[in-house]
Formats: sequence, C-alpha cells, structure tokens
Amino acid sequence: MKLFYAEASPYARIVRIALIELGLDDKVEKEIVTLRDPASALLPYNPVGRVPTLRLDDGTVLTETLLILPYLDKLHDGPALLPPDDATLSRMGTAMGLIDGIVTWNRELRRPEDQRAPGLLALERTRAARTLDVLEAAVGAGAYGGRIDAARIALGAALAWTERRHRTFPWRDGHPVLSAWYDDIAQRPSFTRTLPPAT
Ligand SMILES: N[C@@H](CCC(=O)N[C@@H](CS)C(=O)NCC(=O)O)C(=O)O
Repeated sequence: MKLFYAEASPYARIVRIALIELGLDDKVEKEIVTLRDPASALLPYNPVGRVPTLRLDDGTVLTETLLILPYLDKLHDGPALLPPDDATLSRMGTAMGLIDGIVTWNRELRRPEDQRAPGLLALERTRAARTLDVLEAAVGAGAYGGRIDAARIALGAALAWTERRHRTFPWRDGHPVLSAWYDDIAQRPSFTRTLPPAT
C-alpha cells in the first residue's frame, strides 16, 4: 500500500495520524507529492490530483479522507477509528466542515488582494467563529473526549492547521476549553510526528 500526501495537507494528515494510531504506519509506503501541478507524480494514479490518495496493493486507488478511514478500519482488529454511530459521525462531520471552511478561507487569502472576494472571506470567518463557539461548549460538555477516534483526530488536525497555516485567525481567543483540549491531543506521538510546516 502507498499513501500519497503533502506535508501541509490537513486532510492527508488525518490519514497519516490514523495510520500511526492504528499501528499500520510501517505497512504503508509514503510519497510526498506536489499539488495543482501538471507534472505531479500523483496524477498517473489519481486524476483528481488531491491528497490523501491511497493506492492499494492490487492497484485500486482510494481518495477522500472519509472513504480512506473506513477502509483502514477493515485492516485491524481493534476498536474502529470511525465507528458509524450517530455521535461519532456527527462530530466527524463538524470537524471536517471546519477544515473545509478554513481551507477555503485560506485559499482565498492566497489570491492577490484585489482579486479576493470580501463576501467569501466574511462568510468563512463567520462560519469558523460560529463552529468554534459550538465546539467550545461541546468539548466542555465532554464531546471529543475519551478514546482516540477519527473525530478527535480531525478536530485536532483542524486546530493545528489553523494555528500553523492560517495565522490570520487566532482561534484560541475566547476558547480556553478547546485550547486546553488541543494542547492535550497535540502531545500524542501521532500528532508530533506529523505536524504541518508553519507558514
Ligand atoms: N474532500 C477531500 C479534500 C482533499 C483536499 O482538498 N486536499 C487538498 C490538500 S489540503 C488537495 O489535494 N488539493 C489539491 C487540489 O485542489 O488540486 C478529502 O477529504 O480528502
């Protein structure tokens, strides 16, 4: 099996963390690839050109974080990282939505200033702030706690990515519970080994 990834990708990081947490990391070859590049080594395997991309031993190619995680759960005998119970799916959806919004916001900020859409910037800022407020209360009430699972990994990846790659948004402000929650999960070896580069 081979995982194609980019070091800065929060989506690919979820899969990289999952592999470590599941004890599967040594079984998977890795290749860092370029993105949005017609010469990317990824394109012969995945025409969509996005990471994470997992090439199975029989040549089947899986893409999309939310499809790769259930596949990984078929490869081990322990508790599922993404058990299909309602609460986990709900938390996972919120965490993935947070990543989608922050990544969209960040991508817009990388455009020349006079080409940025102010409405989109405002929408994504509002979405992120609203989601963090809900997460602050939810984590305070015990959500995203307990055994490591995909929802915890995705939320940790979202917050790390915001802190290191989307510095325009000081997510810790007004969110002390979430801040402490993140500082705790960020100490796991699976997190320290996969930290995205800071910009
Ligand atoms: N929905 C996908 C999103 C993956 C994604 O957008 N990955 C980004 C890197 S963070 C990418 O590969 N971008 C390249 C491109 O858009 O061409 C998932 O959950 O895996």
